[in-house]
Amino acid sequence: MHRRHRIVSLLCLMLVATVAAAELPSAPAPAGAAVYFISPKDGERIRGPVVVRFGLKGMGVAPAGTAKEATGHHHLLVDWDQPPVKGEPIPSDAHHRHFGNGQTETTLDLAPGRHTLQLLMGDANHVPHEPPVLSERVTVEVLP
Ligand SMILES: [Cu+2]
Repeated sequence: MHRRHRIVSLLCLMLVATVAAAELPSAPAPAGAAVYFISPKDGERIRGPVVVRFGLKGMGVAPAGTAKEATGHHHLLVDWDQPPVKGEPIPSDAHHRHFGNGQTETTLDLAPGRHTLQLLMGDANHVPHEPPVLSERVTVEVLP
């Protein structure tokens, strides 16, 4: 067997093994990609609606359904402290907000009290990248 054929066979086997291990293939996260809050800041006390601005570096924003290398769309995790599940689409519920049109900010009406916010990028299929591009979790206090 030629060396090149052997390498191709090995790569195919690795690909099959990777796909079998996850429910969906995860798009690779570009090295150095990071998502973060422009606002609010951790510990901020806010009266009224909470304006959330998403910061992203090392990768780009593309709408859901657009499979383009080194891109994804934002997800906002509200009062959620579980780590992302590898290879599974991010749920869509009150704790997981999708911004599949490529939005980079939103406004939340949160009940008075403490809330946590965290940003998570998802690929064209809403699956977290590998490794996940996940922000710090910030805590805000909404004043009555
Ligand atoms: Cu999504």
